[in-house]
Formats: sequence, C-alpha cells, structure tokens
Amino acid sequence: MEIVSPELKDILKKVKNGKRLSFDDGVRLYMSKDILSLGYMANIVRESKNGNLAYFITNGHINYTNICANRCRFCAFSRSEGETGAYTLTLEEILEKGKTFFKEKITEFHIVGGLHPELPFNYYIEMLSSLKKESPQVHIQAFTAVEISHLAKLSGLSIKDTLLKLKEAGLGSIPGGGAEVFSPRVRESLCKDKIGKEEWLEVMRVAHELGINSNATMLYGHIETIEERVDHLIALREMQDRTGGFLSFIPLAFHPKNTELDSLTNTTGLEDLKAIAVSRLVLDNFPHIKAFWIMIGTKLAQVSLSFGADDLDGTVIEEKITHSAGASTEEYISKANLIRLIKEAGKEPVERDTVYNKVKN
Ligand code: V47
Ligand code: SF4
Repeated sequence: MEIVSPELKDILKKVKNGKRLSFDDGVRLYMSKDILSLGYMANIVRESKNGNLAYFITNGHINYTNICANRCRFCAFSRSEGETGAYTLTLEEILEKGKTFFKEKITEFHIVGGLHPELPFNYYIEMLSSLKKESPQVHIQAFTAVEISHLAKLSGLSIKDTLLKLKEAGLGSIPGGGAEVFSPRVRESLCKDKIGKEEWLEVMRVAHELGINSNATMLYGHIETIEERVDHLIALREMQDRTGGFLSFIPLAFHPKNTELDSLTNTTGLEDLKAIAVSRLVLDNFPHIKAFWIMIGTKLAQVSLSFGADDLDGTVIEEKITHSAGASTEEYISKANLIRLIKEAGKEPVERDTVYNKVKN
C-alpha cells in the first residue's frame, strides 16, 4: 500500500536517502493537505535520530518582569512601566519562587522576561548567581537572544563578554525565543523594535562558540507567509551547519487573545501538526523537535510524537506569556502525566536534563 501521495514521492525519496530538502520542497510540504504523508515522512526522520525515545524535563519557568521596551504587537504579556499589571520580581521573590518548584525535583530553571529599561546588569548577574548558590544542581536556561542583546547594550559590553559574564554567574544555556519569523516584512509590522534576523543569529553563533547551547523557535499563525516560514527554517539550518549548537526547535503557535492581532483566529490542529512535521523534515541537522504542550495542548502534543516531535518540554509549573494571550491549557503538568502521555503514544519516556542527558532518579 502506498502511504505517501504521488505528488510528494520525490520528497519521500530524499527523506529515505537522507538528502537535504530544498526551499521549494519546504513550501510544497506546507502547501500539502495530506497530513498523514507529512507525518509519515517526519516520523522517518524522528526515528532515525531518536529511535523510539520521547523526552521530557522536570522544569519550572520564571518570568522575572513583564515590563518591556519593545511592546511587540503579538505579545499580551508585556506592559510599559507604570501600566496596570506591570511587575518586576525582586531577587528575593525569584529565589522564593525557585524554592516552591522543588516539590517536583526540578533540573532546570527556564527564565525569560521583557526588556526592562532600567534594571541594572547586576540584577541579572545576581539572579543567576544567587539561584546557583541556592540550587547548584539545577541548570539555568535563561534570557533569549533578544534579552542578551539588550543586556549587552545595558552593560556596554560586547555580546561575547556579556555572555561570558552571564556564564560565569551560572548561565547554562539559552532558550529559543525572540526569533519570531525572521522576515523583515513581518518584523517591521509586528515587532519593529526587536533585533533582526542577523543579530538574533549572531548572538546564537557567539553563544555556541563559547560552548553555550541554545534552542530556536518560530512563532507561526499570524501574518507570515509559507515562504517566510521556510526561509526562517533554512536560516536556522544554515546556522546549525556552522555551529552545531542548537539542541531543539520549538514551533510556537500564535495565541491572539488580548493582543493587537486579536481579530485573527487561533491556529488549528492541522496547522500545529504541520508545523511540527515540516520543521522535522527541513531541519535535518537539529537533534530534537519539541511539541510545547502549553501552546498546543497535551492532546495534540501527544499526537505530535507520531508526526516528528520527540520532546514534550516539561512540567513548566507557571507560564505567563501564552496564558496572557488566552491559552486554555493548564500551567503545570506532573511528571507522571508526561510519562503517561508518552507511553500511550507507544514511545519510551526519557527524563532528560536541559542538554539531553538522561536524568537518573
Ligand atoms: O519569544 C509571545 C512567543 C516566546 C505570544 O527554548 C507568543 O525551550 C504565542 O520562546 N502567542 C517565548 N507565542 C517562549 C519561548 C519558549 C517557550 C518554550 C520553550 C522554549 C525553549 C522557548 O513566546 C516569545 C514569542 O515568540 N510569544 N507572544 C503569543 N501571543
Ligand atoms: Fe517584549 Fe518579548 Fe513581549 Fe516582545 S515578545 S513585547 S520582546 S516580552
């Protein structure tokens, strides 16, 4: 029985032979309505890279401030200074929050926030070093490339020296946020004050050179075109060819509620699965594709393990960015539930640390 529809047969051949897909292939995959063919092909790549394993992490998110100088139009989380709902956690509050996470024996703090115009560089250094002092065994994945660039401006240091100072204070790796869609057209319209493609990629290049791994993301389901999505994936693939420092790619489904784009509709299940499958197929040099259950729900995240994803992210515990924009998911899922979702999908659950070492319990 033929599984992959005839118009995608040439792509299937490339996938089976481990050949790199072209820009046009990526566009055709996104245009296809045949989700089962996409899933079948993405599953071949997933299996060749990760066998039957599916990963998760016991982690806790901390969003230290929502005050942001950028005010991207797709963001419902950010506030301006003095605006109702604006907050900044003190270092004591951050430490306190870290402690409350320990009921789950976490191995990672995932820390991101807005671009606060006034917090001193030392706030960030102290945040890392005091968390590290309190919980030396916990890996700190913190500050998107956008925040790193902001911190470099704040400290007057180069990107390299900023990263070195953060690493010295306890930074372990960098999350993948802030990439959005690299297209200048999209950035001009939605996040004109945010650093552009070149600078985002440069921060990652320098980080990887210093031995700091990172993730990468793409925010999809707003005004971007299919071609702009594929361009984005190929730019990431090219950087990964140079550095090999990206660990995982996470497609982020746009949530429009409470944003300036609230006339747009939420992404559909098919779009979400397609984002997973196409990224698995195009990003042939990324070891992992993550289905972030917070954004697409636990049910679809479970299904996505058969459509190219090999990672469900983690326990999360507290999440503000997507929930400010109307996410209907919980903010926390227990380790036991993550294991159940993975086992039911016929995969072998592996609790990993941030850099994909198996956690011994
Ligand atoms: O950069 C902002 C996105 C990102 C909305 O690296 C929105 O493992 C949806 O990057 N609807 C931050 N998304 C989150 C992020 C992330 C999440 C989980 C894991 C990892 C990782 C990274 O959230 C932002 C932006 O792209 N975002 N507003 C919104 N309305
Ligand atoms: Fe600020 Fe990030 Fe929100 Fe943009 S997405 S407004 S940079 S917090």
